[in-house]
Amino acid sequence: MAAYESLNYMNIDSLLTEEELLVRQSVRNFVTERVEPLLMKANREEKFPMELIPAFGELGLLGSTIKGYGCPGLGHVAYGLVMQELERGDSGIRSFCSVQGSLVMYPIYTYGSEKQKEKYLPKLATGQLIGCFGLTEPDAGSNPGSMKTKAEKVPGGYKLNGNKMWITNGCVADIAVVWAKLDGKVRGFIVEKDTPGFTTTTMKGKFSLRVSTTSELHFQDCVVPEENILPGVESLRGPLSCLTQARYGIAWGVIGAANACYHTALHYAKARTIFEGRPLAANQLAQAKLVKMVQEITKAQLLVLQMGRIKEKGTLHPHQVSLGKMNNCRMALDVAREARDMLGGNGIIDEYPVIRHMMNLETVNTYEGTEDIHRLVIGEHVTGIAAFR
Ligand code: TGC
Ligand code: FAD
Repeated sequence: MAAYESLNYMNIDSLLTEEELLVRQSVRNFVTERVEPLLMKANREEKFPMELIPAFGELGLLGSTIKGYGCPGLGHVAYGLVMQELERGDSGIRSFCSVQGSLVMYPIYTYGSEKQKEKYLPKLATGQLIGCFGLTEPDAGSNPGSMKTKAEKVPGGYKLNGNKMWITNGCVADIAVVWAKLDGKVRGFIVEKDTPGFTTTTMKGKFSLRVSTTSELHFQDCVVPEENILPGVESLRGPLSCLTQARYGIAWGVIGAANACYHTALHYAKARTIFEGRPLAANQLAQAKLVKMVQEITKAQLLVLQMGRIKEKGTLHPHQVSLGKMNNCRMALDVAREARDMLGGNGIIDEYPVIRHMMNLETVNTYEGTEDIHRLVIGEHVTGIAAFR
């Protein structure tokens, strides 16, 4: 297979700065040299390659846009390119870095006390500490406002009771950022792994995102100290604002998965001979499939670049992020399914990355707000009428 190149059909690379291109190249090399060789085994064994974590820290992939506390303070386009390159490897690898940066470090940085920031952020940036984000519950997925997990004020702290489900990195995390209702208001709590009353279980049997650890979190009379509540937010806006950061990264990331599938399908179609020794790529139907991929990936690239530039100016709104997340996840899933088809029988074995990406993208289209939820967010924005309920 030819060395990986990302699609640059509209010369979008010319809109990137030297620094952004350098960041992209360094993460691309890392994924080719260090990540890709581990993926087949990790995916078969349903196991995250923990040995990569120190390198994530050294390369500045954890909390990349945060300024200070040992973080590199990258621009938002550079960060998007990081996510894209990681997800070219595997959505589970990108997920690890998204959760750590957008869902654990971002809330501590944005809503935490100075003491919390100093205690946790530098170690989360190096990967010495791993974090997870507990919002979803068995009966509260798309509608986290209906969460049942409760916090109660007790002398010296807060007592948590409830269960969280589908939590990326839950079982391997040193700290969990957990959202619970205190006196009817959603509050964030930092729960350290050995806190009495806090237990986790691994969710097994996933056909998707197998390279990522997914867990349940259980809180039974779990008392967290007073200083572990996030003081800066008292509403569902707290967790939802974290989701906006993560969804931005996903909108970029999935282009990497789509690119990997397109690249594989293109080179496969040129090498594979079909009827009377003609390459598959010489067939008009095959070309139509490849052209559709080029068309959709290119549009997605333009969408995220504009999202990134307006995020850098501070004017990117959550409903715009919903459009990017919804469009690009669907695009990537469609590209992956078409690429899988073009590989014929070879499309279903893990010698090629396509089936792994295709299965992963089913999760990515669902988590961080399902495609329907983003459609409803945009619907509410354009009509002024909320149609969730
Ligand atoms: P609603 O009344 O609309 O809003 C409540 C408060 O939140 C504010 N807000 C947002 N702020 C920032 N970003 C957003 N995207 C926001 N959406 C709403 C809003 O302004 C309000 O603020 P305030 O100050 O007035 O209190 O809330 P709602 O209960 O009607 O819910 C709206 C809805 C359905 C869109 C929301 O619940 C939603 O987004 N649901 C989807 C849930 C979801 O995405 N869960 C993801 C869980 S985490 C995950 O999947 C991690 S995967 C990790 C990996 O990468 O591996
Ligand atoms: P449901 O909300 O039950 O949705 C089922 C179906 O109903 C979907 O098709 C949905 O679009 C549709 N639907 C829902 N509401 C409406 C409506 N109003 N109108 C029309 N249709 C609707 N969560 C975390 O908190 N932290 C994590 O780290 C995390 N990691 C995850 C990792 C994986 C691998 C997965 C699969 C999920 C993860 N999640 C995490 C949870 C994820 O965010 C939820 O699965 C997602 O938000 C959907 O919730 P649900 O699964 O309960 O589906």
